[in-house]
Amino acid sequence: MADDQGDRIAAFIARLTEVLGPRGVSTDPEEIAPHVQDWRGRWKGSTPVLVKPATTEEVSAAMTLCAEYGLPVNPQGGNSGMVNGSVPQGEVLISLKRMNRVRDVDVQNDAMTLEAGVVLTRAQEIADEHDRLFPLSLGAQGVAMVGGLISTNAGGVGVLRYGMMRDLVLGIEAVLPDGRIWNGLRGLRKDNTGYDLKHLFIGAEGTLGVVTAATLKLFPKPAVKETAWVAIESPQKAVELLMLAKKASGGAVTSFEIVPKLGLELVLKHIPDTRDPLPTPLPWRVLVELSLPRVEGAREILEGLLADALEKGTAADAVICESEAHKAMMWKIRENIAVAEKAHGKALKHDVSVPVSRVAEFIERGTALARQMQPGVDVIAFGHVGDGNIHFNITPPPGADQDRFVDHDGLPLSKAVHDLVASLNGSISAEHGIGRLKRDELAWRKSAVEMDMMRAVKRALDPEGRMNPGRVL
Ligand code: FAD
Ligand code: 2HG
Ligand code: ZN
Repeated sequence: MADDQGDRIAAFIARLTEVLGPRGVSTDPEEIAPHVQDWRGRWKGSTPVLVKPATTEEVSAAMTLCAEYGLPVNPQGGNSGMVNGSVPQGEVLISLKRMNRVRDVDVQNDAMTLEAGVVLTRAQEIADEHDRLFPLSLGAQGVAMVGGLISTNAGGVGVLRYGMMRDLVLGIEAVLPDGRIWNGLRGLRKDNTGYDLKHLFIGAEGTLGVVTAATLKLFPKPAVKETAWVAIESPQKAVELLMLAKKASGGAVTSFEIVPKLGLELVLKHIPDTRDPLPTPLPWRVLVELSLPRVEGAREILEGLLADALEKGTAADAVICESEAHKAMMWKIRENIAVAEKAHGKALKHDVSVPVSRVAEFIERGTALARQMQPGVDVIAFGHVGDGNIHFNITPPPGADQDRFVDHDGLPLSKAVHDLVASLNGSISAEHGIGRLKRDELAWRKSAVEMDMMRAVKRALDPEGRMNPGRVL
């Protein structure tokens, strides 16, 4: 039996190599190694073959062969996903990294069409080269790719102003599990011709097909960004500051990120060339950025906001960025919290959202819950408070076996945190997705009706269940 399967795989790889050529197929363990473990080193997997198509037609050919041989498929972008979705578990691994062409930039239509393997920093550069902004921004932007960002409906630090990836996609090209190509690359803002199928693929985490290209929205570049690092006493003060900032700037708040003292300390300890922008014993900081259409008067808006916040006692202290280097330092601290936390050790991670009005209550009650259920743990609660998305990460108690804590002993605490989120009308996955990590929990947290509808969509597009089996559903 095992030999039969081995023979089938060998025959499949031979046929694949005929069609894609040797550059498109690899069974070299060294080349495969970085593709079969996740960024944090928590999950490992395997694949019989790494497929590297260079065109949509090659993706189609590979998918047609997978269908013929009845083989499961795992699409992969930058492999920076956080929910154990991109690491193959024996599936054929299709990496989109060679599909990195710019198909079109239509400046008048404020749109660009990029292939799935374009890395996010490159997408931002392309927009910039055309005097436009592509506003998605997140810590993994040097590796995460268009196809992965779409498949996870990525969020990041600009969601407050520009929305999530779903809000930035005008059209999609995808290859279906049977190998057919769907060209939905329309650059239209209005198109009411039936079901809007692109939304099925956005956030589907590779369970419905392979995204091969996308038409993305472009925006005017703000004339100026004004940034401040603000020390505050509590998450409640952060939410109050957000209200003041929105009002004072006429809705120009692009980013509003909360940083706890411990997160800052871990960055200063583990990330080279970082320094504290505002040394203070206060327990929380907020990084606030305004994007404004005119340089004149921009600084005054931020100064006025901070003066008001200091006077009201909403902010305790603040520093405004005086230079690009100063700004870069503040963003370096914010974007490296996850990296520093990794250097510190394993953590029970919770990527949750609640209504902005309940964020402070969530952080306070969640922290108390963690300390009560697992004495000795530290909570690192940080992130996108402006859109209600908090990364509520809990380090193991001193002396605990870290793997055992995140895989076993900490799970009742995780469930309690998610129960709290549910009681506040929140979500157990705000921006990272479900993957294999939260698959079982999703099944009982969502209503039977919602799960039925999701399974019906899956059956309709992937009746054999070969796309990313075991992820999401
Ligand atoms: P991968 O990790 O390769 O894949 C993710 C999922 O999409 C998998 O299920 C995979 O099978 C599927 N997939 C990938 N490409 C395709 C395709 N072409 N077609 C179909 N399915 C596909 N996420 C946020 O939302 N906000 C953040 O602020 C953020 N910050 C991060 C910071 C760090 C340091 C790290 C390591 C990660 C961060 N992430 C964040 C998570 C991650 O970067 C995002 O989920 C990102 O969208 C994943 O893109 P990727 O190309 O790496 O996809
Ligand atoms: C961020 O916002 C990322 O920095 C990572 O989404 C979150 O590591 C995490 O928990
Ligand atoms: Zn995040």
